[in-house]
Order: sequence, then structure tokens, then C-alpha cells
Amino acid sequence: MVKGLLDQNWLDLAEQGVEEALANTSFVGKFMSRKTSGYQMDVFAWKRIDALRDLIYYSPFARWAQLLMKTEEVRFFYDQIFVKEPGTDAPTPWHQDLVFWPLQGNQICSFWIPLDPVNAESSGLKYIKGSHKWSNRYKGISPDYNATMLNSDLEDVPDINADPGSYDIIDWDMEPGDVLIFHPLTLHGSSGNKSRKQKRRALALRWLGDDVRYVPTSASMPIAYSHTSKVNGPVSGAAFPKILPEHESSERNLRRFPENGKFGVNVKAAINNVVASGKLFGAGKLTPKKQTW
Ligand SMILES: O=C(O)CCC(=O)C(=O)O
Repeated sequence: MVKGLLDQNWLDLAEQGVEEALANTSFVGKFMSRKTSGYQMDVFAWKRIDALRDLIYYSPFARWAQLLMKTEEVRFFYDQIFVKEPGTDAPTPWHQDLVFWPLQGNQICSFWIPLDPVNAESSGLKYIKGSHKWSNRYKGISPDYNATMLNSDLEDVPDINADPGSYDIIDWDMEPGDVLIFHPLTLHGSSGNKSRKQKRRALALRWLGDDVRYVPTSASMPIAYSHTSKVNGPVSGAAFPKILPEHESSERNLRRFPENGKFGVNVKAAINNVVASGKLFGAGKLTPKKQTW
């Protein structure tokens, strides 16, 4: 957690972008936010919101990611917005991000940028210190317990909050401008927003370095934007735009054709989700188990 990393001008741009995105939620965002009122999530908002595009292309995040990952090339993976209104009972289950993603590699990092003050009561993120070095890979549990992204080859996440003393759990009180930076195998999660007054908006920005390969599985998050990555090869193309050492204008411009061409990818993922949940219910084995929060 880096105190006061972000200058007010970048914070303002992030807030402007998030507010615009929330006023115009994507199809995927509506689907992922459907279960609890007061909870809003969206992804790939930079593809349609200029303020977020500018934040990604021109703010210092890419350079910070480059320094941290010790990489020459930096590509942007995607943005994710998480909003929990006061009193919203929508915990983010303990999870490792990488198991959701069609990627392999170690040079990957996320920045989690709160736009409101956060603490444990208002759904501050919690991490298990050092868990990115564990060999365990757990079933990916999304906040909506999305069945299509459950990789049945992986083990269930232990019920960490039922036995918190056995884990080295860390969290922080944060102010806007403070930023969390983490590896995608670090186990993390957050409670619902138990505050009666404080809403909790956060923007996550995810970055990729030289060693990242495109390795999709049947449980990976679908990528609804054009790219040119080949399986087991480096990530490339406009879905994962190159920011450093220099931009590619063709990738930057392609964002102007959001979702349309690939709308079917999202519809198919939504249908798969409903069918997969139904099958798991039918078989009496809807995994993963709910976590204590
Ligand atoms: O904001 C949250 O509750 C979840 C954030 C998260 O899991 C992430 O950014 O990877």
C-alpha cells in the first residue's frame, strides 16, 4: 500500500472516468452486478470512456508497473470498477486473480485505487501476506459466484474468515490517493460495505509485462475485444494495448469500436453461466462453498 501515490489531477481523472462508466454500464457490467442492489461492477470501461483511456495512456501507472515488474514492454490488460453503496452486503470472496485470466506469467500487477476513504468497515481489501508464493491454485470465485469461471480442476479456497488466526491477513485504512499494488496470485477479498454512510468506489488497473503468455482455459474470463495473441504466445493486439516503451496508434484507435463486433462473446458467456449454474444445482453440487464474511 503506497500512501499518497496519486496526485489530485490523476485522481480527478479517475473519478470522472468511473462516474461516466457507472452512468453507462456495459452489458457485462449489468450482468456481473445483477445479484445485489447497491453493488456495481464493470470491466473494460477504458474502451468506451475517454477519461479512462487517457488515464491508462498518459498517467504514470504504466511507468510504475514497468519499474515494479522490471519489464521492457508494458501492456494494459483491463480496468475493473467495484462500487459498494453504504450497507451493501456484497463481499468479494477470497480469490487469486490469475486463475480467472487467460494468461500465464509472473510480470503481472494490479493497482487498486480507492476513490473514497476505505477501512475494514467500508469494505477495504484484505490480503494474505506472501500468498502469491504459495503453490496452491484455487477455484476462482467471482463476487457473483459465476459458475462458468469455476475451474473444477482446482481446489476450493479454504474458509479463511472461519479461521483467521491461521493466516497472516493484512489490510489498511486508505484515503483517496493511496494505492494498493499486488501480484495476481495473492489471495485477497473484502467484506460487504458495513458502513451506513460511506460509499466505496474503487478502480483496478491491471498491467502485463514481457513474460506474459496467452493461455486461455475453458474457465477463463472471456475477452470480448479483438486481439492477435496466439495460444501460448505473447499477448498482443488492441484488447491488450502496448503503453510502453511506446503506444501503437492502431491499438489506441480500435477502442472506438467497442463490444459491437464481439457482442456474441458476452451473450454466449452469459448463457453458459446460466446453463452451468443450472447443471451444478441439478447435480446438487453447486461449488464453491459460500465463504464466511
Ligand atoms: O474491490 C473489491 O472488492 C475487489 C477487488 C479485486 O478483487 C481486485 O481488484 O482484484
